[in-house]
Amino acid sequence: MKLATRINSFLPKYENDIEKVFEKFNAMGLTHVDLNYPEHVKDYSAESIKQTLDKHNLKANGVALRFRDDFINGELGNSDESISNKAIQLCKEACDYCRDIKGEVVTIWLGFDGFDYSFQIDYVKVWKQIVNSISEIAEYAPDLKISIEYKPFQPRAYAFIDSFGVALSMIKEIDKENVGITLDFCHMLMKHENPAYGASILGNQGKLYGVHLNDGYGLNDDGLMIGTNNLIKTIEFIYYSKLYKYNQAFYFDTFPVIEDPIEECERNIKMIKKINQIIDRLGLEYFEDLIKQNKAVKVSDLILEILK
Ligand SMILES: [Mn+2]
Repeated sequence: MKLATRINSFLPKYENDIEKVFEKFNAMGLTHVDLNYPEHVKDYSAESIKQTLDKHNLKANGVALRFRDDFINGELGNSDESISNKAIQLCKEACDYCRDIKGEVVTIWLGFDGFDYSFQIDYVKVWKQIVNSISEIAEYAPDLKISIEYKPFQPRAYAFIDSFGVALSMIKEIDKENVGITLDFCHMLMKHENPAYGASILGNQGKLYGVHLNDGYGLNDDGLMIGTNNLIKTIEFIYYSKLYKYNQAFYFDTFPVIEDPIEECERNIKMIKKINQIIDRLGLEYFEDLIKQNKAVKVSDLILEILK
């Protein structure tokens, strides 16, 4: 399994020294790194990051766009053309950086494309603008996976790409070989979606480009340790990732604040390995057979089997 975690919780613990963080990642058993662009790398050339990754036996999974400052009223869908063009430019730079560090996935989360009020935005115009922008980025970097990560709300009251259905509909309209979706477990809970549903549909279509694991209670992006609240949902989510041979990193998108980030990450690693073992112990055929039966009571049997 390719494993990565959120860097932000580690940086303050290591005087914001990214090399020390990488060293610890490797020691803990992580294999991959996802870097926020430009946030994490503004002081480092791609070459130096690649060298530091190599030195600590890590690989880049990819980069994730982080839009700040200028973009608070929208990124690719901003009504000010100079700002939306700047957002496209930033995505293209992120692609170049990703390629240079030998990453494979550029994750685009449009945190500010959305609205807070009725009559605030022109939905059709924004929709078309985002579709055209992502198409342009995908054509710019045909060798990379361009992945849309969606979230229902926060920081905007309503995000533009807010759900599995909207994200799926949008990638269908974009219709590019290299455009897919990143599923974030907590984001899906916030929308009352079942994460495995998305992983199944996207996995089947070869469009599952990213898996962000965490846990929560649905009302917020809680970023809790994986498997601590919705264990069976997490097992089902990972089952479909395995079934469809998801081949990018599993990224722990968790936010330890009170907890020590190292202890917290160690638990995430142990948990995903245990879940992986359980799925292997029962076998993919066991699950296929269970689903074929379409019997609710058999789900209770499965949980008892897991608790054995
Ligand atoms: Mn995420």
